[in-house]
Parts: sequence; structure tokens; C-alpha cells
Amino acid sequence: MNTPHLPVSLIGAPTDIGAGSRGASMGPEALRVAQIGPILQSHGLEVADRGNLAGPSNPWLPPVDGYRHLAEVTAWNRAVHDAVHAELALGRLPILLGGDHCLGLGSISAVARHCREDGKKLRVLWLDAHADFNTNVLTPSGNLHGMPVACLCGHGPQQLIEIGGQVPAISPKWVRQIGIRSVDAGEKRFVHQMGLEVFDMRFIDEHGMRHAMELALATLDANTHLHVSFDVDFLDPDIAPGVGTTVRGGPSYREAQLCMEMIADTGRLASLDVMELNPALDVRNQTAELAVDLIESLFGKSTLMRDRG
Ligand SMILES: [Mn+2]
Repeated sequence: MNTPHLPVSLIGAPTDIGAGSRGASMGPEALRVAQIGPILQSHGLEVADRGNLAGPSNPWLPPVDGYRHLAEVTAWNRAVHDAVHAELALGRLPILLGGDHCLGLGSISAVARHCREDGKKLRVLWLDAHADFNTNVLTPSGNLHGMPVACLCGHGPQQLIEIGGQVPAISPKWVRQIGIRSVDAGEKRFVHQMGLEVFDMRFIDEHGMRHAMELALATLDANTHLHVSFDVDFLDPDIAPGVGTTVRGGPSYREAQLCMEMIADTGRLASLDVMELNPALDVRNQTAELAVDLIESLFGKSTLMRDRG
């Protein structure tokens, strides 16, 4: 399959407002230093870099009612929602450069709004070491980057869950989680209760990335908008040390490439988040470079190379 891609818009969201360690605020610039724009252009894509969004600084305070920095997280997510929705309305493919993963809420609630307006079905692939399905009662930390999927499904503070204009923004049935290997005890029960479809590392060990992705991408049709929310901690920390919440036993380089290539083969990718890259913890920007390498595959690098020959 060789579907021409939509024009791409890069949107930087330089904040670590929802994270448990500082530094993801530098993620957008590290991805630019790793040449994300020019490399996508080299594959024939039209790329516009919209620069960085602005928002409140990180006051680094303890949780209040189980949430850290709720007001600031809300402000950042509103900004992300508006920016992502504007690019979709222009017929473009937004790539959100995070920033911590709490911003997946603003991004995906905008995508869901766009799908309602356009009469499209939505499928969300959540590539992550964590389920990000905590609530203020379940969370051990109060960090909102552990809660965006629950918020999208309508479980969270009112000011966050209503950002996309409809509560819940999405159904848990639209989500496929891949690479999961660290879930808190109460969160695990809640994931099962809500019926999220999870392809955890045990599944990938036993059945392989290929089978996991075949199932995660099954039943996509021509009217489906495919959103990928890529938390860089999805990857094994041996190859991707530059994240704040590393968990051993993630996908290898080849498994991650296969995952991205199989998504590219569907021709349905319509929006993307690249989240949690933390240059303060990286080694000579290698994690940013790896993320860009994988994003190339997500946009069909291998397909294009094959076609050229
Ligand atoms: Mn995450």
C-alpha cells in the first residue's frame, strides 16, 4: 500500500507539568535537533513546524486531592486541544512533540472531536510501558501523566474530561494498548473493569509483535482515523534511556520497527503524539534519534525505499 500522506504539522508542547521528574519540557527541541522535520521532508512529506505552545511553568508542588498541578495541566491540555484540532480542521496530520503524556488527553480529545465532526471512526494505539489509567483515588503519586486514558474515558476531574466538548471523549473500546509492563494494582482492576484491550509484554513475548499488531489493527476500514500515542518509555531502556519512567523488558529495536511498519502499512495514520522524551536523562540525544528513526518507519520509510527500487 502506498497512500500519499497528508501534510504534517509539528506542534511543540514544552512542559513536564504532569510528570514525576523534570526534563520532558525539553523534548520538542531534542526532536528538532534530531532532525524530525527535515527527515520527514526527505521522504516527500510536506512539513510545517508550528513552533511551541506556551503555558504555565512547573511549580513542582505535592498533590492536592490526588492531583499534582491540576490547574496547570488543564491550561496545557486546552492549548494542545486547540492546536491539534486546528491542524486537523485544515486537513493536516498533527504531530504533537511532548512534553509529558498528560497531554495525550488534549491531543486525543481534539482528535475525537474532529472525528465526530467528520463522521469518522477512531482507533487509538497507545504505545507505552504503562496503562496511564489511574485516577486520583488509585494513583500512588498524583502525577497526571499516569491518568490521561482514564480521563479520555470519562474518569477524572471535570475540567479535564470535558476539554474535547463531549464526556466521555472516547470509548475504551476504541483503544488498543501495546507494550504495557507496569500497572499499579488498583489501576489493573480498573483497566479490566473498563474492558481496555491490552497487548502487554507477556502477550508480545508469547505471541510476537506481529500477532499483537495484527489484532490491534484488525477491523480498521477506509473511514477510520488512526491515532498513535507513542510514549517513548514503550521502548526497552537499553535502547531508549532518555525517559523519566524506564521499565525493563520493553520492545527491542526490531520489534519496535515492526510495530511502526505494520501501522504504516495500514495507510490510516492521521495523527501522532511523541511523548515523554527527556533529554536530561538521555545520552548524546540517542533516544531522540531513535524516536525519529521509528517515526520515519511510521510514515512508511521501508515502503518508500522499496518503491524507489
Ligand atoms: Mn504514558
